[in-house]
Amino acid sequence: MNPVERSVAVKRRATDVGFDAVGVTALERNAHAAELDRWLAAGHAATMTYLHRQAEKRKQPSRILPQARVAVVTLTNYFHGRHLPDTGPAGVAQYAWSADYHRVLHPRLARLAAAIRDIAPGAATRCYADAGPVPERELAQRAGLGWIGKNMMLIHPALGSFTFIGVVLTDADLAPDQPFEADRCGTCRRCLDACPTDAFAAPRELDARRCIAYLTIEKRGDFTAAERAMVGEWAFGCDVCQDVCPWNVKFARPATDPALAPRPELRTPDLAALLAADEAEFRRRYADSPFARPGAAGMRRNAAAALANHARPG
Ligand code: B12
Ligand code: SF4
Ligand code: SF4
Repeated sequence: MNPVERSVAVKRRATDVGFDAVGVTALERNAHAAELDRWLAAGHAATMTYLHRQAEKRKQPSRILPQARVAVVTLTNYFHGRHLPDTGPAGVAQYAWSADYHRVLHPRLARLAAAIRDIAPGAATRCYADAGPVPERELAQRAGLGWIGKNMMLIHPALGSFTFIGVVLTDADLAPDQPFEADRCGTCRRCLDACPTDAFAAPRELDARRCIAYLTIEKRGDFTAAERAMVGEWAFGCDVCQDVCPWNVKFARPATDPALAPRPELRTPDLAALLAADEAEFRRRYADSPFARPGAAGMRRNAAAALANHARPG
């Protein structure tokens, strides 16, 4: 097989494994390394210090796995229907309505990596989804899977942005795809205007310190009074800048993947019960879910803030 035939074969196997879209890109220097530097220097990473530590690898992805030549980049649709504003004080971002996606993606990426080794015997492979120093949205754009919206999301023209990105780095000789060069946001700025906390300093420049997803998932310790007010009725993550995006409104279709089926206790958790749950009870209910990241203490903090904001008149 030549590199083009190998790429076609790998993509066919990715579809068989269950990925909704797949592309290949060479591991060249990140064309937006300067944007990453500026973002970090402005303090937009908040307390996520690992992003500073990983910056050199994100800027030059060939340093992640030195022999690797290409990234095989996958998208998995997790859209479950638009968030309804009247669901009460238990706003949970859609990506967290089902089992922890890392647990779903990793076995699939491992199967894709095995397929790559079948097609290119002796190839080295390493899989990443979310964790690790991989500039996933940048690689997805370069692999032709979509553009980076003003909300910083990778938007696939037929799937929208409610997708997980998964990556296999490999030294297999695979032909790369054309990057997705168009910017289909045009003059739209709905995401920037709809963000409840005004977290965008500019298009494609999110200040995590003001982002509800950061505050409810990544921030450790208590909220300040200002942060408590900012999170509103979101108990975990936030979808506003995706819900309003016309590309999701028009094109996102509900995922039929049984592994990502929504679970009621994640979609609309009982916040009063969460507040009362001790560590053991929390682990019993949520150990395999995205709520495990902030943990029992973080979710109690989130639940208390969401309930208080819900009860506040006006
Ligand atoms: C840190 C992080 C966060 C932080 C910071 C978010 C941010 N905007 O950077 C917080 C906690 C706030 C967060 C929130 C969310 N996250 Co997050 N997050 C990450 C993580 C681990 C690193 C992202 C990062 O490096 N940020 C720093 C910025 C500067 O880098 P970047 O986002 O990669 O942006 C690059 C491009 O935008 C490019 N660029 C800049 N300007 C331009 C201009 C053009 C024209 C182009 C082409 C490129 C370009 O340069 C940047 C640097 O390389 C990635 C996983 C990963 N390993 O990449 C997941 C990831 C980005 N998150 C994801 C998700 C799902 C979310 C949430 C939707 C979860 C939720 N519902 O609550 C929100 C969305 C918030 C938002 N609008 O971005 C998905 C996104 C999937 C997708 N389709 O885009 C990822 C890829 C995880 C995954 N494997 O699926 N996240
Ligand atoms: S996830 Fe929510 S808070 Fe964060 S930028 Fe998007 S709309 Fe704003
Ligand atoms: S809401 Fe508009 S500006 Fe924002 S990402 Fe979607 S198309 Fe782009």
